[in-house]
Amino acid sequence: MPPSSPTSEAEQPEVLVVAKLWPPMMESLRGAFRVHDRIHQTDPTAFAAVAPRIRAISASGESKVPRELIAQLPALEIISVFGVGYDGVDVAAARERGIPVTNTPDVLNDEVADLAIALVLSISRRIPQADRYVREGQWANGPMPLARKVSGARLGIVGLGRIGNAIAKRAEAFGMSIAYTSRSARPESSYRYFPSAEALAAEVDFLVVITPGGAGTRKLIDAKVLKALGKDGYLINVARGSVVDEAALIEALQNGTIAGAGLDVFENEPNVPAALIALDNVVLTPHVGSATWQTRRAMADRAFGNLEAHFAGKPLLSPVP
Ligand code: 8YV
Repeated sequence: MPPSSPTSEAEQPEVLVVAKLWPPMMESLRGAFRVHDRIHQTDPTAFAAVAPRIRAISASGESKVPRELIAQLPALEIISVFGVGYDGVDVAAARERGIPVTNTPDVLNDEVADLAIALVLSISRRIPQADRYVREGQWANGPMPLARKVSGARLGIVGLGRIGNAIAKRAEAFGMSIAYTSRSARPESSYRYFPSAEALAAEVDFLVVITPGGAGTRKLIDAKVLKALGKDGYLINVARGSVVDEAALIEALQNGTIAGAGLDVFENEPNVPAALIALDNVVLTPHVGSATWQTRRAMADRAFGNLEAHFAGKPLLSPVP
C-alpha cells in the first residue's frame, strides 16, 4: 500500500497499552492501531518521544491510570478498560479533559457469579482439601472431617449490582435465603436490605463481596464486620482486594473469629501474603473471576469495539457513567 493510504501505519491512531493484556486482545489492537506496550514503564525515553501522539489508552481492570499519566498525554481521547472495574483509572482527571472512559460490563456477569458460587462450595465443602486428601493417600486412614452444608444457608451480598444479582439468582437455586447491603436499598429487589456490611454480616453464613473498588469502599470489610460474621461465617471476595482489610482478615482466620474465606482478589496482586497461604481454612484463586476463553473473548470484543467506535466517530458501546 502507498504510504498515503488511510490505513498506512503512520496514520493509525497510537495506543498506549498500560497492562499485560490477553494476547488475542493485543492482536486486535495491533491490527488497527500503532501499539506501544507499557513503554511508559519500560522505556521512558521512547515514551517521551511518542507521548504527544498517544490518542488512546488500553487498560485492564487492575490497571492504574493516574492523573499524572493522563497529564503526560496531551492528545489523549479515550481510555478503554478491558474489565468491568475501573477503580484504577482517575475518572475525574479524564472527565476534566472530556476524555471518555469505557469498560466491559455485563459480558462477565455470569462468569464472576459462577466463580463466587464455586468459592462458596469450595470453602464450605473443602473441595481443594478433599482433592489433596485423596492425592496424598490419606483416605486409607479414614474419612475426612465433615464439612458445612451450603443448600439452605444464609447468603449476604455486599454490592447488589449486575454481578451481585447474578450471584443471588444462582444462590436461589441452592435454596439460600438472600440479603444484601449497598449504598441504598434497591426498591426493585425482593431481597432483604441491611444498611451496613456489619449489620448484614451478623445475619448470614456466607458474606460475598462484589462491590466496586476505589476510595469509597476501601477496607469496608474490617475487623468489626468479620467479628459480626462470626466463628461459623465465611467471607468470599470476588471484587477487589482493597475492599477487605487483609491484615484484619488474616487475624480473623488465624484466631477462628470467622470459619474461613474464599478469595479471588488480594490487596497487592500478584503477591499473596505468606500468612494467608499458610492457612488451611482458605481457598485462594489468582483473580480468575472472568478468566474463561468465552468471557475474555467477549471482553476483548467490547474493549476493542469501544476504541473502534470512538475512532469511527460512532457512539461508544459502554462508556462508564
Ligand atoms: C479482569 C476484572 O481480571 O473486570 C474486572 O474488573 O478485574 C477482571 O475481569 C481484568 O480486567 C483482566 O485483566
